[in-house]
Amino acid sequence: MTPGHYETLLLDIDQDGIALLTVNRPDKLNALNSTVLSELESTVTRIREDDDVKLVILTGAGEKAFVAGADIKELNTLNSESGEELSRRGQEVFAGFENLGKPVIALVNGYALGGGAELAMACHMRIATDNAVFGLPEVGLGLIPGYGGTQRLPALIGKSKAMELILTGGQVKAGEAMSLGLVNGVYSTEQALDEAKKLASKILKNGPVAVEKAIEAVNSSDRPDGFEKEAALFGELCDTEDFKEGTSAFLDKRKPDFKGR
Ligand code: CO8
Repeated sequence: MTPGHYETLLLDIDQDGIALLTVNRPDKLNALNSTVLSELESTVTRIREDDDVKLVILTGAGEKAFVAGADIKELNTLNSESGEELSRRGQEVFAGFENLGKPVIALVNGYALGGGAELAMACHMRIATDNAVFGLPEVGLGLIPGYGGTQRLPALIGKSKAMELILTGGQVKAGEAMSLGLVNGVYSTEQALDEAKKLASKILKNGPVAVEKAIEAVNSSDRPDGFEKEAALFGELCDTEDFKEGTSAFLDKRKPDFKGR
């Protein structure tokens, strides 16, 4: 896949198959307008279909913001019908990242507010820069989080603290986000991308099908059929070449050579 031409996104794919996807509206702190949402949706489809892309790092342009939320200018004109429609649409686009079948790491480099925090939470892991700020300020706008925040935040940090953050519209800085379990690591702005890539390369050493199924299983952890799903996926993996290779390599005392099938 050649990097795409987008109005509001930048996409770069390196030789290791790591796609760096950047929301690129720095003058509006990368706020999610309808163009960003559409372009994120089409990029997810492209990345899903491209076997050369193994993992995604999602970030925001500039040093001030990851994504400062949904575009408030666009929100201002919503009514009950268009609001519900937009909420569902955003939920679907974000679920596209969650269910991509390839790991997605959010590199949260500044403000992650409202829809920006929700986008980061839809990713599988989050690396933050030390100036990152998370918050769901929607109640201050007379709204609630509408891109999955009321569902994913309690799953990530527990209902009580999630309730506090959502009801107060309060913000947490990187250090507190780390202690809450909202992010996987905090680094300086200069270091953070390298650290995200280090995390990526640790993941990419493993069997790609196993990684995909592990994501699917963990994504099922808050569903009633989670245990059944785990057993079914485990069984599927036992029929893969990667499983034979991984176990044989251990027994032969050599490194596995996974083929991703
Ligand atoms: N939407 C639109 N424009 C934005 C947004 C935004 N969310 N955030 C920043 N901008 C724009 C500003 O208007 C400004 O533009 P301009 O230069 O043309 O005036 C530019 O970005 C720079 O911003 P500031 O001058 O405000 O920068 P500061 O450093 O002074 O402040 C803040 C940074 C604190 C991040 C501030 O910009 C801010 O509070 N932004 C809004 C944050 C917010 O409330 N986000 C939540 C939005 S609601 C939401 O995300 C709902 C998601 C669910 C939707 C469901 C759909 C139905």
